[in-house]
Amino acid sequence: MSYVDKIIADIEKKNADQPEFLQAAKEVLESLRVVVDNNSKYEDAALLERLVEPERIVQFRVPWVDDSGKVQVNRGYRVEFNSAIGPYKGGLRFHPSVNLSIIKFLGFEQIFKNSLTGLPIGGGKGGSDFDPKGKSDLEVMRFCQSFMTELYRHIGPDTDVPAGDIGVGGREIGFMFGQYKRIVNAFQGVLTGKGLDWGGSLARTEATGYGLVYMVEEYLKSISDSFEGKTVSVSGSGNVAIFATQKVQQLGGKVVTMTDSNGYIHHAVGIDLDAIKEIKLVQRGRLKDYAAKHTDAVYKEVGDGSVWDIPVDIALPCATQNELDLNNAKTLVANGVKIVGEGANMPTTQDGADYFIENKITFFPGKAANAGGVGTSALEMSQNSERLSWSFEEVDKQLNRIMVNIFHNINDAAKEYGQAGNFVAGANIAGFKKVAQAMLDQGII
Ligand code: NDP
Ligand code: 2IT
Repeated sequence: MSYVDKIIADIEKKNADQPEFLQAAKEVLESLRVVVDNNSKYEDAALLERLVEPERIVQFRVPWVDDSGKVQVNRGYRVEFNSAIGPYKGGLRFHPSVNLSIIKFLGFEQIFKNSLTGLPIGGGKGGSDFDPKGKSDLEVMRFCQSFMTELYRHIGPDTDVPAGDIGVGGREIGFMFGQYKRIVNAFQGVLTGKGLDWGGSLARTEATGYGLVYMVEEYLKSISDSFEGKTVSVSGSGNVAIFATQKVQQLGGKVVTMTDSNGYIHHAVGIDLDAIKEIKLVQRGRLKDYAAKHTDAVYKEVGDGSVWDIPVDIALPCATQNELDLNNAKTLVANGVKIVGEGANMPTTQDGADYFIENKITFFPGKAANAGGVGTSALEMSQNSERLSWSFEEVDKQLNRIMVNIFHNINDAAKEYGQAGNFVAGANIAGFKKVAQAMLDQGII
C-alpha cells in the first residue's frame, strides 16, 4: 500500500463522522502522491500523519442571554491546525450548520492557502453554530462577548489571529475585539478585519472578492484575453460575492446572478450592485427584495432550478461548501462555461471539480483563488506591528501582486509535476511543499 493510501485509510477510520474534513483532506492527499510516494523522507518523518492531525482543537460552551431574558447556549470551536510557518490564522464562521467536521475542513484548507500567500501565517479556523440571522444587535453583541470570554485565552497576536468568515463581518469583529481588549487590558492586533479607525486595513473588506477576480484576470491576460464583455455568474450575496461582482464590473464584465440561502436572482442586463449592497449590507435583508424593485430580474426560490443553469463564460461560486455539484458542472460545461473560480471554500463537490478538469475548463480552487482575503489580513497584521496604516492603493497593489504570484506558482507547480493546467494539483503541491519543509526543519513536533 502506498504512503498516501495508508494515510487515507487511516483518516477514514479515525474521522468517519467528518465528511467535509475527509473530502478536503483526500483531495489534497491525492494531489500529493507525485511528491511523497517517491521520496521516503516524508514517510520517515511521519509528515502526513502529523499534517492531518490538528495541533490543537478547542471546543467550548457559549452561554448568552437573548432579548426576552432566556438563556441560550451555543457551541464554540477553534481548530489550531498547523503553525509550521507562522501563527495560526483563519476566520470564524457563525452559522447553524457549523460542526467540528466543517471547522476542520476549513482549518485544513487554510494551511495550504496561507502558505500560497507567501506570507508567514499558519492555518486555523473557528466558529460557532450560532445563527446571527434575525438576532438584534444587542443579542449578537452578548453572544460575541461570551464567545470571546473563552476564546481569548487561546489566541494572541503572535499565537492565533482569527478574522471573519460566513456570518462574521465588521460588526462581530468589533464586538469580539472590544471584549478581548477589555479582558487582557491591551490594544493588540489579535483579530483582522477590524474597523478602519481602530487598527483595520484599507481594502481588507474588498480583498477576497477582488483577489479572486485578480487571479482570473491574470489567467485571462496569459491567454491575451480580458473580462471585457464576459458574462459572469456569482453565487452568494455576502462579503466575497459583493466585492467579486464589484471588481468584475470595474473590469468590464457583466455579472448576471447572485444567490442567498432562500433563492437566486438572474438579472440579464447586469446586477445593480448598489441595490444589493443596500439590501445585504445595510438592511440585512433577502434577495427577494431585489426582484421586487427590479421587475426585469427573475427570482427563483431554492429548489426551483439552480443558479448554475444560467449560461455564462465565467462562474464564480462565492457562497458555501458543496454548492456546485456534478449535475451543475455538466450544465455549466454544456452551456459553454470557460472558467470557474472558487471564491468560497470548497464550493464545488469533488466529482464536480473532476468534471471541470477532465473537460479542460480552467478551474481555480478556493485555496488559491480566495487567498486574497487572508493575504490582506496578513498585511493588516504587518501594519499593526509597525503601528502604521497604508493607503488603499498600496494595499490593493500588494493584494494584486499576491494573487498574480499565486497564479504563477500554481501554474509552475502543475507543470513541474506533469499536470499542466491542473490548478488543483498545482495549489495543493505548492502549498504543501513549503509547510512540509518547515515541519521537517523544526523536528518531530
Ligand atoms: P457572508 O456571511 O458575508 O455571505 C455568505 C453568503 O453565502 C450569503 O449570501 C449567504 O446567504 C450565502 N450562504 C451561506 N451559507 C449558505 C448555505 N448553507 N446555503 C446557501 N447559501 C449560503 O460570508 P462570506 O462572503 O465572507 O463567505 C462566503 C464564502 O467565502 C465562504 O465559503 C467563506 O468561507 C469564503 N471565504 C471568505 C473570506 C472572507 O474574507 N470573508 C475569505 C476566503 C473565503 P444567507 O445570507 O441567506 O445566509
Ligand atoms: O477562509 C478564509 O480565508 C477567511 N475566512 C479569511 C481568513 C483571514 O484570516 O482573513
